Amino acid sequence: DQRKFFVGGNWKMNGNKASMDVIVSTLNEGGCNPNTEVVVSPPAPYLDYVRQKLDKRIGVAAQNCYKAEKGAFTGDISPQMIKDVGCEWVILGHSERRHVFGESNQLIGEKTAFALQSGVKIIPCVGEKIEEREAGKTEEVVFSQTKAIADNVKDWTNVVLAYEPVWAIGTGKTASPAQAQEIHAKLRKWLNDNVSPAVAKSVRILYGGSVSASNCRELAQQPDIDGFLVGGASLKPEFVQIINARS
Ligand code: G2H
Repeated sequence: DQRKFFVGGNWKMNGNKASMDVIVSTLNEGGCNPNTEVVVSPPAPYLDYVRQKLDKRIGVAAQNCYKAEKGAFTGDISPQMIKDVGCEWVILGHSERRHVFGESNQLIGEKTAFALQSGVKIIPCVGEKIEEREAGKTEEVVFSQTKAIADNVKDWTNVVLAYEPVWAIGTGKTASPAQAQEIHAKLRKWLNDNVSPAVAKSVRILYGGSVSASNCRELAQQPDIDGFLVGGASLKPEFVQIINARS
């Protein structure tokens, strides 16, 4: 398989040193399939702490960053800071950034360009809201979100795209394997037609939204699902089962 299976754990705004120690030791103890690329994403104050404790084979991602190296941007962090504490990745455009904090496609595009140019790998996220799906606008929404990202990517080797339908996030309502596969295949076709066939073949497209130990195996068998971005379940021991969904 040209696309190594990839599982990201998005811890969102949860945890403390004590709870992160537990997750880190579970991951360090092994039991994770070496054929899966694993990345975890702690809240910003814990990036350094987690990076120092976690096995170097596992990546660490920030959950967001700004589009400048430094300056008067109170409350934000830069890709240079992410790198300075030894982390390799950043999640961009997560639905909570888009819908709780009002981030636009334009801003997410600018962040995409700046993070990549700064040498930080990115996990940009796209996904439609329930009213958009019900209005038949899923493709229009996810393609325009993807375009805003793609227009800012020169080298796709440092990009792992995540499809997270907003109605499936933290709701316990997972997209069915068929629903997820349908959009993943359409996103890959979009990449084929708008970027290049080689990029479409090689870019990993993750599914996110209420992934759990009980639904991950069937999702992982879909041909265009190359891994997961996991929220709630990434804080629990079942995260290891999700990492091993294809074992
Ligand atoms: C979607 C996902 C992780 P959860 O936000 O990015 O969270 O698995 O809790 O739905």
